[in-house]
Amino acid sequence: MKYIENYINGEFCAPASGEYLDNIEPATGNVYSKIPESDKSDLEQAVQAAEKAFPKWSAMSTEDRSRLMHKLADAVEAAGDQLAKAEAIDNGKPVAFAKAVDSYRASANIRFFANACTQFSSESHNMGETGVNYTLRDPIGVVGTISPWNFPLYLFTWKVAPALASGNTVVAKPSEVTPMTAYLFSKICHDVGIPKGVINILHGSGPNIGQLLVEHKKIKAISFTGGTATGKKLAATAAPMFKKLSLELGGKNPTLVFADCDFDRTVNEVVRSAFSNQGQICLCGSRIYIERSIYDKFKHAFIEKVKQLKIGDPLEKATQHGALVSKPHMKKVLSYVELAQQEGGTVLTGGKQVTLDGRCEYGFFVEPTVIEGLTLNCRTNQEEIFGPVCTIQPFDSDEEALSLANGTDYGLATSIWSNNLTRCHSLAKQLDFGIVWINSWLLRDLRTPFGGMKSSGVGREGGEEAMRFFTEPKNVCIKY
Ligand code: TXE
Repeated sequence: MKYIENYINGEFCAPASGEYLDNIEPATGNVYSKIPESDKSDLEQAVQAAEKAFPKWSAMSTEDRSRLMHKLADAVEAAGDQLAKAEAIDNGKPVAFAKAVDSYRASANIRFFANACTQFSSESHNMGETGVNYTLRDPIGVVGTISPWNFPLYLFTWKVAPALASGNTVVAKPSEVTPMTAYLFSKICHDVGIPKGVINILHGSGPNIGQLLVEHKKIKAISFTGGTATGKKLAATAAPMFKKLSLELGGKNPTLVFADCDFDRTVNEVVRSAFSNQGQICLCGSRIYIERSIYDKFKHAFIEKVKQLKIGDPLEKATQHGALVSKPHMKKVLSYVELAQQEGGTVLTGGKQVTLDGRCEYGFFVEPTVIEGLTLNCRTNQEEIFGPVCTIQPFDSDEEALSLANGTDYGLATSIWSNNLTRCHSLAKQLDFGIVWINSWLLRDLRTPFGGMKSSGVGREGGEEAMRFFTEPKNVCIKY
């Protein structure tokens, strides 16, 4: 049995409590490692280490900091195969997907912010003959990051990299559901010589160590990705303490397919947008609206493609659809399929747990599921399922498509499939989402603002937005 360790002040350590949680492999249902259940005293040590490391790390020239972060990116890239396999075991996602998406993005995130810190600048405001203002953007101090299980290392580094690049020291908490790659990452940080205390990684459950991290008064900012309900709790704790808070929460994303789309390409991409990572991406398009004139044709082509997705052992290269992350999550997803039927929906394909032969016999596999016949206001179309379940529905006009798309509490991402550019731009302007993809999905440029509106979150990540989040602006005003 492998025991994962915390990483505090450059050292690997057991939790002070001596308590561990089980870490389960979703494809088999077996406990395969143990996770520290960290507590207050681990946190205190981590915060002290981060505080001690802050003056030197924040004073380091951006060139030196950038060089060290490039070294870290290189090492993460070199470990790409090992990290992808670890992610596939820990999360249940197909290993080929983990290599192309998770591993790739983990090193890309670090490299991106290693470059960003050398380009980051601040404003000056000229007052003519009276004087001038300039803005200093200094690192905040010790910051906290809390990341989820769907892209464990990808989203972990998406937060940690800008925090470090802008000169902060970090206490990071990965999801207790998928802790392995953050642990491997701590070893890489150690090997490449990230100074001790600059990054500290604490493992453990959200309501315990996660909550303590948010409550700690020396942690000045929290960057969080996770469920909307958890985000609410975090905000309730952090707001009275006036902490900086970035919340990237759930989504219930609409996909708008128009009759003039590039049909074959759209079918393929809509399948990808609904079912990548077993539908466990906050950006997945789970409400698919199709213009009525092509509804039947699209529906049949779409279902054909969905049925072809190869469900299998995440460790097999040919697998396209792996296991869901945990048994409780699988149960939640299946309960929504049941609910959809109670609400009047018809399951066109999928809807059931899959039992595989061999080592994956007890894994948490669910068929890619397509449901028809529901209206906007039912729970299935309003609540985030976060699994391989989507609904399809026809629409008759651009206005109707728009009102269906905007008709939930969420506002993270949407995609429009049409060759009518005027329509695309007009809809993009009116859609209440942080991200609008046109004839594409999950096409990412790391410089762009990333995040959602409404119940999908507060603040934006990525590029300049992240560098600004992790720094405190100070206006200096000079009178001539
Ligand atoms: O997420 P949680 P869960 C959605 C998705 C999913 C639901 C619940 O709908 O079904 O959220 O998933 C930590 N104080 N998303 O329960 O609990 C936790 O340890 C501080 C969307 O796994 O929000 C983990 O590190 N931290 C999402 C992180 O928060 C707390 C990705 C996220 O876990 C805490 C994942 C607390 N009180 C789930 N409670 C996305 N937006 O991509 C938990 N945590």
